[in-house]
Amino acid sequence: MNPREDFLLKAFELGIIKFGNFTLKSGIESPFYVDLRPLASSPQLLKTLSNNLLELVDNKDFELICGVPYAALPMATAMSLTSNIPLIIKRKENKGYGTKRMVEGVFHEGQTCLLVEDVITSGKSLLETIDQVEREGLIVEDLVVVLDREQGGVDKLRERGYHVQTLFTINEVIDILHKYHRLTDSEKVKIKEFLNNPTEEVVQKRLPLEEKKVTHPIGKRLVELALKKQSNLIASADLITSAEVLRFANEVADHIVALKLHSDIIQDFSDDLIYQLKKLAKEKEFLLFEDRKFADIGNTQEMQFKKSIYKISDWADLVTVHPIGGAESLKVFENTGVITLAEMSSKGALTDDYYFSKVINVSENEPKVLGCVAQRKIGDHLLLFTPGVNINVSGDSKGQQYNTPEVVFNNYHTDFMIVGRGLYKSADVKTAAKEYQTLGWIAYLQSLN
Ligand code: 5BU
Repeated sequence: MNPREDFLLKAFELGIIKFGNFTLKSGIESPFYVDLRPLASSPQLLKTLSNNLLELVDNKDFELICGVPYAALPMATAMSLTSNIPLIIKRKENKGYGTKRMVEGVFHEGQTCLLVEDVITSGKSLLETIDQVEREGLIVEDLVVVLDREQGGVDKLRERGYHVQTLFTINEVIDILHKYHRLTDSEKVKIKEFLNNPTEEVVQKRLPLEEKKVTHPIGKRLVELALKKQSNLIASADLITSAEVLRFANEVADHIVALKLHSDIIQDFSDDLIYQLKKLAKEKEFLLFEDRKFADIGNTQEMQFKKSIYKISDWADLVTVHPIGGAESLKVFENTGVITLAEMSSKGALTDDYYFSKVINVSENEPKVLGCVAQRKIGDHLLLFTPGVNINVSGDSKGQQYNTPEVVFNNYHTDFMIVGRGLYKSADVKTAAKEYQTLGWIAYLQSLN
């Protein structure tokens, strides 16, 4: 066994690669999952790895080493300690306050910087990282990467003139694990087949609404309505009197799949308003959606849902919930469809990557949840709802940020867009609703190709 093989088998024992069925963030099913973070749990392996990475570039001088959180951060730190080259850290995200820098550490413009990454796939995210480091005035020419998933990333970076050195390719990893009986023949065949498929294509594609793997009856009903009415528009009736809400509902009714309310802003809220809305919803075929944003323990949420003067449980087909109180707090919503809030549209929202992935995880495992609110792609098992849509303005003075229907359907693969002021502030609400309906549906159809 050579030292590379020895390293790989020990790393495998730490759990850096797992075999089975995994749904990746992009929604595609993969027969393996790679996570190099456990390497930091073995100082010996980390040291070996850092020496191997330094050897890939031992004929070059750099003024800085940059680690990208999280997996590459301990690697870059170890390389910095061995080589005496100072470390800088590229943030995962702007922290939204304080210095607002994307790169932390002591450096100045014009310095050369070696970038360290754990895994390279299509190269897209690595190019974004390089771009952010270069925007700080640093010179990036060389990159070292532990694992190449062989999905075109290395070539893409080389085309742009970067020198990329990788320690292992995924095919090599599979061959070594198979050679030392960590993988059976059939597992190897299955994985190689997966690797030979152009998965990038699959990643980019979105599922048509009718193929979404939604099991909740209200979710199914929503999909059915969307296909029937050729609409993915949810109108947000953020109005403060019953008369205004009813007038608005009547004007948009033909063009929407759901009417969203904030019942606690309606000053004269009454049972009669709900009676009228239910009647209209039945006749014109749309759902009633209460954007309550529950955010408490289950017991309190249950009382807010059933016992408040709004009697939400009596009429809402859909409710929004911040699942901050944990998965069990979602169980109280009976037959109403729950939409969790994974990410908010407003500037500086605290719903970062970490929170987002935790919400998705909770949502995928709780049958009462039929979808999520977010501003990015989610998997095929949940419906995606995206507010912050307006064709005329890019934001308001209170932090709201808008996108066009094209952006939310093409880039985020959203299923339903939520529009408030774009509709109710319009001089001709009915025409505006028709326009949003058409634009949304065209953007959705285009995003299928
Ligand atoms: P607007 O007028 O189109 O900006 O209204 C958007 C509506 O969607 C409004 O009722 C918000 O409360 C709601 N909303 C949002 O804008 N952004 C979010 O992230 C979430 C809800 Br969650």
